This record gives sequence, structure tokens and C-alpha cells, in this order.
Amino acid sequence: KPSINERLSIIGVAIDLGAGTPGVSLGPAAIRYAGVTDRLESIGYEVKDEGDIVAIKPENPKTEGTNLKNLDEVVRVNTELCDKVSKTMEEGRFPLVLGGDHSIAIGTISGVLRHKKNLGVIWFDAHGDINTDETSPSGNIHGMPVAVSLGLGHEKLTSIGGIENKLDAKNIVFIGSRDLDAGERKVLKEFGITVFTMHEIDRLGMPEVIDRAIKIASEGTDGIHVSFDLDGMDPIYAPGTGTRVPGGLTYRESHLALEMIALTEKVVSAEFVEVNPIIDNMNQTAKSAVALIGSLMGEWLI
Ligand code: NNH
Ligand code: MN
Ligand code: MN
Ligand code: MN
Repeated sequence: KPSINERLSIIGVAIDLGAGTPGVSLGPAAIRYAGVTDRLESIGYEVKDEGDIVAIKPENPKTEGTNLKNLDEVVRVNTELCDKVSKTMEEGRFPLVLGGDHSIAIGTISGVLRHKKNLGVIWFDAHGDINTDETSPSGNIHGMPVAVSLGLGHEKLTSIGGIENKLDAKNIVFIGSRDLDAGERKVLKEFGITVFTMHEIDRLGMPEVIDRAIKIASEGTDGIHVSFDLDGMDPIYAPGTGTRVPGGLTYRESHLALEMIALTEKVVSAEFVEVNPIIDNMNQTAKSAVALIGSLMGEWLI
């Protein structure tokens, strides 16, 4: 195994309240059925499954004065997740977070930031997830975690885990982007964030893109967090996700990227999100997630 602590904790987050399509709350169960624990144990990890943090659908999804959907429950779940991730790292264990919709990156990242002040992030996604309540076309919080982790957006979100615990835009990098909203493009430009869209991946090839991404996420940082939205992959390999966008990362591009990141030995935490078994084909997307986790954790090394 290359990068990673041999002791690992799986933290499931059964939430779909941040997404427009219901069903990703069953993602952690689907990924467990696809054999994540066995897979990790077979390559030598000591795995502790912490079970799920469970979101409860509120009677009233609206909060006064905002278009954000399910704000209060998303805040509650992410606050719990932040503490759990932080505690896991305190125990010297690697947090592997399974989603759930991508709003959970707010909790994961704020928890990791308590231990790694200068955190680099590699964000695999078809989307930018850098909307705020002001720019969001949907009000869905899963389109906002990068903004929140930079300190942008609704105060109830940015204060999760402490307002001082935030990322530096120069250490965030996107891979696989192909559906960015107008407001997101503006913020990405304003903050000078590096975005490797599918165009750059086609032109440069994944090895070059990942070399550059690793530099951005590791220069001046004390670790790398990998946030992998399964919709970053092409829908052929990950059909079970709520916002499919054609023209995504191939199976091998995705794996090669995670293998190269593993070789840096700088990964401190990871999350795999947006697996929706309700709209999947024979749990294929969860199986893809488990295989990707294997690549990030070094199972390919002889
Ligand atoms: N950008 C859109 C929004 O903010 C879609 C976000 N959907 C995602 N993001 N699946 O990863 O509503
Ligand atoms: Mn996402
Ligand atoms: Mn996405
Ligand atoms: Mn869109």
C-alpha cells in the first residue's frame, strides 16, 4: 500500500437532502453491498465501519429568508460528520467517507481541516459545486460545497466546523468538469482556481493533467483530500447518479488518476459520493466506486 494509513474508518452518510433527485441516501449501503470492506481488508487495511450518519427528511424543507433546500438538516448532518471525521483522524485513522450527496464534502473537509490547516483538494466532478445561495439555479446544497469550504455562501453553512477552518483557492483543482453554471464560471475565474475540464483531459491526456493537479494540491499543503463525485466518470461506467452528463472520464482515466494520486503518499482523506442505487443498473455505480477506492488505496501495486 502506498500512501495511506493502514488503519481506516468507513463513515457512511445517508443523505439525499442536498440533491435534486432522491436516492443517494442509499449510496453507503450500495457501496457496502458492492464489497468495500472485503476489498480493503484483502489488501491489508484494518477496517472499522463506523456505520452511517442518517439524515431525517424535515417536515418543512424551507428555512426563512433563503432558497436553500433542507438547510437546517444539511447543517446538522454536516456538523456531526465534521466531528466524526476529526475524531477519526485524532485516533490516527484514515477517514473514508461514503455518500450521500456531495453536500457532505462540507462536513468532511471542515473535519480534516482541524488536523491539516493547509489542505489541498482534488475534486473529480462533472460539476463545479461552487454555487452559493445567490448563484444557485436549483437551491440544492450539493452544488455548493466548494464555495462553502472557501467561506462563501450562507452563514449557517460556512460556520460548520468553525469559520476559520477554510481552504485556500490556490490548492484546489477540478478534474472532469463539463457542466459549469454561469455564476460558477465567474467565481472560478475570480479566485483563479485551476479547472481541468474534459477539453484539457482530451488534449493533454490524464497523466499530464494529474501531474499538474498533484502539484497544485500538494505545493505548500500538508496533505491532499480526494473528493470523487461519481458523475465525474462517464455515465457508461456510473449510470446510477442523479445528474448524469455525457462525455466524462473513462474507466481507465479515472483509475489512472487515482493510482497516480496514491503514489504521492500525500492523501489524508477521501470521499466517494452521489451513488444512487435507485436509478442504477445492477449496482454498477457502487461497484465502480469500490474499484476506484481500490485504486486510490493502492490495490494495484504488486
Ligand atoms: N450546478 C448544478 C446546481 O448547482 C448541479 C449540481 N449537481 C451536482 N453537482 N451533481 O455535483 O444545482
Ligand atoms: Mn458534486
Ligand atoms: Mn456532480
Ligand atoms: Mn447545470
